[in-house]
Amino acid sequence: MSSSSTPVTFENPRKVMKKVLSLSQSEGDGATVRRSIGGCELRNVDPFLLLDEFSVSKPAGFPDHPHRGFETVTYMLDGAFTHQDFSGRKGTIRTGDVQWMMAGRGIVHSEMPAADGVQKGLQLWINLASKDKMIEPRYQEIESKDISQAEKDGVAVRIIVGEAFGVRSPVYTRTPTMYMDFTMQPGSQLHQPIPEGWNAFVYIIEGEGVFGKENAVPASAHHCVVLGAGDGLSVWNRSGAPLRFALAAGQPLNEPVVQQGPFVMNSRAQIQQAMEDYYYGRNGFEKASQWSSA
Ligand code: FJE
Ligand code: FE
Repeated sequence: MSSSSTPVTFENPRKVMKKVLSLSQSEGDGATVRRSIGGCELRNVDPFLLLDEFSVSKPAGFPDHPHRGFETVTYMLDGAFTHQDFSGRKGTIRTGDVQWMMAGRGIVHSEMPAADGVQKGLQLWINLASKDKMIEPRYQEIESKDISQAEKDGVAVRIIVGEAFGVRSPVYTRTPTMYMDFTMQPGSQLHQPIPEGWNAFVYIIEGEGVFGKENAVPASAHHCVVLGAGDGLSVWNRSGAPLRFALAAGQPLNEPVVQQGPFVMNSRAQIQQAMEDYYYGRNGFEKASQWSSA
């Protein structure tokens, strides 16, 4: 019943090192986010800088703001968001769609609800290696219908990046990462390999599950679980309802991280440079001064 891609047990299973409940806070203009990675309790899980579960209704949102030095991955859980950037790019992502934005040397954009009611999603920030921080911005947009999916023994997965159940996503990432959305039916179990040496965490979207070892205390919605070293993650859904969670893992960059809001660089001097470039419209921010989304 087991195949080579999904061993029933791991030589060195990853256990839960830390579990943190993400509380709601304000961000942008009247928007509410539950910040797990990037909050004070979990500053950084190299190469991940931030994970926000956002719930936003008009007129709130994330109006015009810059980014430099990392990638943002926006995954819609429910609803629609429109992004517009300073090079005239505009698009809307809907439930199940992904926008992968490599900010590189600079992007100025707005991210706003595109429908009435509460628009929900996850935004993950992935750091770039120092050699990649100043590259040209680029986007990958993946519609829900084009996201690789697989299902096995009561476990369904949507593979944003990486490989699960022998299925691989076509998305390309500069910093090697995996990012997937699992839904486990009651009574199911999962054994997902994760490359040794990568840092990994789980964010529970809905329901509750047992992570890492069979007798662990269950973790429930809005908790972020940071995994220890090892070759894979085991999960059991012993509850009576579906369990949905995001799993993210990535190769650590092991470089200094200096963050000032939406700029993430390797030194104070580079942050100062980023703020000046944004202010004076240089080094990638040339189009910033004459642009506004409104
Ligand atoms: C930001 C101002 C911002 N979490 N989750 C300052 F507007 C933002 C920002 C977001 C964001 C956007 C979406 Cl769609 C979802 C988010 C923060 O855009 F990060 C800073 N520092
Ligand atoms: Fe943004």
